[in-house]
Amino acid sequence: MKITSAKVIVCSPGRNFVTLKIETDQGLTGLGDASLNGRELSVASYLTDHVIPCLIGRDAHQIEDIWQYLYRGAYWRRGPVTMSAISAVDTALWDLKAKAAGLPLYQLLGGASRNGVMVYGHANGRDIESTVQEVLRYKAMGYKAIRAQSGVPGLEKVYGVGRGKMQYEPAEIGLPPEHDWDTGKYLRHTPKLFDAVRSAVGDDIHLLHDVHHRLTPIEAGRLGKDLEPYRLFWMEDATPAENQEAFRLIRQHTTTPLAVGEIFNTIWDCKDLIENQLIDYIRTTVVHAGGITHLRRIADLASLYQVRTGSHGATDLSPVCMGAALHFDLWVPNFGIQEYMRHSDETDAVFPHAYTFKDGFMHPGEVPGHGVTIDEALAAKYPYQRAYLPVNRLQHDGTLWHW
Ligand code: GCO
Ligand code: MG
Repeated sequence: MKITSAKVIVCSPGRNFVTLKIETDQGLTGLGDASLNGRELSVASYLTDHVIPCLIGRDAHQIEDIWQYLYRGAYWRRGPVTMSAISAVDTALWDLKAKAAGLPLYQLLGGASRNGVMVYGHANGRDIESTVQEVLRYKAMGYKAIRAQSGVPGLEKVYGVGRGKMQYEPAEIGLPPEHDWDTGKYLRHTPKLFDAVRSAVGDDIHLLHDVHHRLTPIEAGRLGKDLEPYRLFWMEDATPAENQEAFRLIRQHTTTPLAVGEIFNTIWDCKDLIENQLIDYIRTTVVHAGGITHLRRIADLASLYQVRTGSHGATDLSPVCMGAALHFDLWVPNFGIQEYMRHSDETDAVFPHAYTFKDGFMHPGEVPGHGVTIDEALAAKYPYQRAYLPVNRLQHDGTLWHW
C-alpha cells in the first residue's frame, strides 16, 4: 500500500485544528490529528514543508520504520512541534492499516481489555456553590469521574473556569490574554471546594483536580495533604515537570495520587518520574506524544511500576485524536482513565465519528480504522483564526508565572 499523496487541513470550527490526510494507491485514506494549541501553523508547516515530501512513495504498512525515519532521521529530536507532526503521521498510518485489515484499530493492538473506557468530565463554576451544582449535573449525566475547578475569591480569572457549559476553551482569538495569580488565595480556597463537593456528591464518584503547574513542590505537598480527606482520584500537574526530581518532594508529603504529562512529548520526559514511582498516572496522549506507536512504549514502561494511563483529552485535541485515544484505551492493559471534554456541535459536524458515550463510559465503535473522518467542504467554511492560550502574572508584583 503506497502513499501517493498527503495534505494538511487547517480549520477552525469553534477552535483551530490541524489534520493530516494521507492517501494511498489502494484508494484508502488515513487521518491524523496534529493540533498544538496556539502553535497550529508551525506543525502545519513542519508537515507540509518537511515531512510530507519524505512520505510519498513509502509503504504505508511500515509504521515503525516511518516513525524511526521521522524521529531519528531528522537528527533534531523531540519537542512539541516535531512530535505532534510525527503523531499525526503515525495516527494516519494506524488508521490506514486498520482499514486495510477491515478491523477497528483496537483489534490490531491486541483487542479489547475492557468493556468500555471510563472518562472524566469537567465541572467548573465561578464559586464553590456553582461548582457543586455542576458536579451534580455531571453525576446526573452518568459520569463516574468528575474534575472540579472553581473560581478563587480575589482572582479575576482562574484556569479551568470556562465560558461555555460543556466546552471549556481557554484559547482566545487575538494575542494572549493576561490572567492574575495568587498562590495563597488558591491554597486557602481549594480544600474548602473539595469539602463542599465531596459532601454533596457522596463517596462513589471519583473526583479529580488540575493545579495546572502553578505550585512549587513544597506547596503542592501541602495541597495534596490538605486534600487527603476528600480521597481524590488524582491531583494533576501540581508543579512544572521539567525537573522530574521535583515530584519526589511532593511524594514525601502526601498520599494524594499524582498525575502529570499532558505537555510531555516523549518517553524521556517521564522516564525518571515513572522509574522512581513518583507519579500514579501518566497523561501523555496520541497527538502530542508520538502517536499510538510511542504511546504504547510509554504505557509499557509505566506498567512495570503500576503507573496507569490517563490521557489528556481537552477540546484542543481534535475528534481524530479522541477516536484514536479511545482505541488505545480500550486495549492498554494499565488503563486508568480518559479525559473527555465534549467538542462543540460545529466541531463534531466537521469530524463525524464512531465513538459514543454512555453512563460515564466511552467506546471507540467498530468501524474499520479509528472511526473518525473529516467533512472537508464543511471544514473549508471555518478558516484558521489566530488564537493563543493565556499567560499568567503574579497578582502582587506582575511577575510572569506558569499558566
Ligand atoms: C486539561 C488541560 C487543558 C489545557 C489545554 C491547553 O487538563 O485538560 O490542562 O485544559 O489547559 O489543553 O491547550
Ligand atoms: Mg491539565
